[in-house]
Amino acid sequence: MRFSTQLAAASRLRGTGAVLAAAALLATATAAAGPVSPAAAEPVAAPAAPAAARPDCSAAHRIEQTLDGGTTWRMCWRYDTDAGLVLDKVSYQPKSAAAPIRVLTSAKLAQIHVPYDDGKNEFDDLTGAGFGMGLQNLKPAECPGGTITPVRVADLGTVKGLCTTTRARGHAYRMANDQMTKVWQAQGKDLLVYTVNKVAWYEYITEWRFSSDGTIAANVGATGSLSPMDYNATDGRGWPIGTGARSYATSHAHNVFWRLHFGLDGSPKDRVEQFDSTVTRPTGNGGPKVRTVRTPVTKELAGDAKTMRWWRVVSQNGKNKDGHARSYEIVPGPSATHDGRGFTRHDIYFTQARACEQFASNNIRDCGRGAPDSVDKWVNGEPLVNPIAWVNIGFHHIARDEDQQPMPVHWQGFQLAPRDVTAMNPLTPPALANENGQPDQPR
Ligand SMILES: [Cu+2]
Repeated sequence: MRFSTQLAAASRLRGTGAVLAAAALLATATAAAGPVSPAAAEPVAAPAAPAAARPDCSAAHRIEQTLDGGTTWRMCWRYDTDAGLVLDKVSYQPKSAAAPIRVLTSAKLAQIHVPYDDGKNEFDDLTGAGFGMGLQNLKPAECPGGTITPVRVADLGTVKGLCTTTRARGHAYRMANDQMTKVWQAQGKDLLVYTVNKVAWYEYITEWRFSSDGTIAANVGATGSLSPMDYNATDGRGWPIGTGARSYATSHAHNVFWRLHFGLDGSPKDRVEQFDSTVTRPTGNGGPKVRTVRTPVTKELAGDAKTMRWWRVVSQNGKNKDGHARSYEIVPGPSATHDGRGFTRHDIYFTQARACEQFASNNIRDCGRGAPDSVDKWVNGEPLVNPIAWVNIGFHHIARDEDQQPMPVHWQGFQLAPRDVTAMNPLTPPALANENGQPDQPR
């Protein structure tokens, strides 16, 4: 029911272009939009190769980049007409590793939910407003030093839409020796993979960033223009952005969801853990104490962010050379949690993987008659054996004069930080390679 209401709202507000996009979207909603290979003439049933020899994906869909310190990232990309850019089989190989270490089975956006503060308009930009069909052509200037790859989009055609490039990130580390006679330092570099999708007047940059130290960052940047239809906020729910006290742009939220299917060391059957630390005031002559508790998340969870609370996904079968289980920590960026809908209310969800559960809200995949269509309702006590992590990062956008024109990019996102994936800093210079564990005490 909500779906049709929102489509009506989309068409009313976003003009005929949106109607067409929405119609095209409906038409393709049930046809699974699999990888669209540029080599479409390839026979469908290629001779089966042994699993070990089979490449992860065709060369046109492969991304491989070696960065500073000898770290190599590998992945496959594809394009989904609803979710946009999808990255599969993401692996990380620091110089010290003999083989690539699988991190993610699949990662993508799972919704951009945009409710306006006056309650009159509410959009699901991915599955209700044509995000995927709004893929933009990129000029070389907006992919500096990189490669722009053509993307075949079903019912749209080929768009020069995928940028892969590298970018300096500054210090990877710095350390002076005890005698202050030597400084070890390194300058890091990131692999960037991004697309731009236009939804009505907004343009969203979907950016993935892979660092030489094993960190992944996912961010969405919103730019373009404020909606010219939403200047009716004389009810105190907006901000005047033209001369004087006219032209009140209506405040709204961008609740961005990502869907992460981990696959640490090649297995999707990862464990999830929640950590909480509580601080107590000092007693007597002692200092304040902190107690940290680790709670295994064995059942589906709707998690709420809290100070000193964090989650990690742990490999069931992979250990680093120190004998510690490999894991990735989910590190959220700043977020304004929107209390308005069940699915926006929580900051992270862990659900047992189900193929039909693809979008955090307004899920247009077929989960059966009467099945709920949002992530909050999929959390119903199932044991968590093959977890999907849904990350929700909200931004409450109260417009400002600077938003015209064009609107400066505002970013929201999170990082995935390696924890014990390698036994040491993957960028450790050879001279320090023996400094693992408690150092010798000064005499
Ligand atoms: Cu906005």
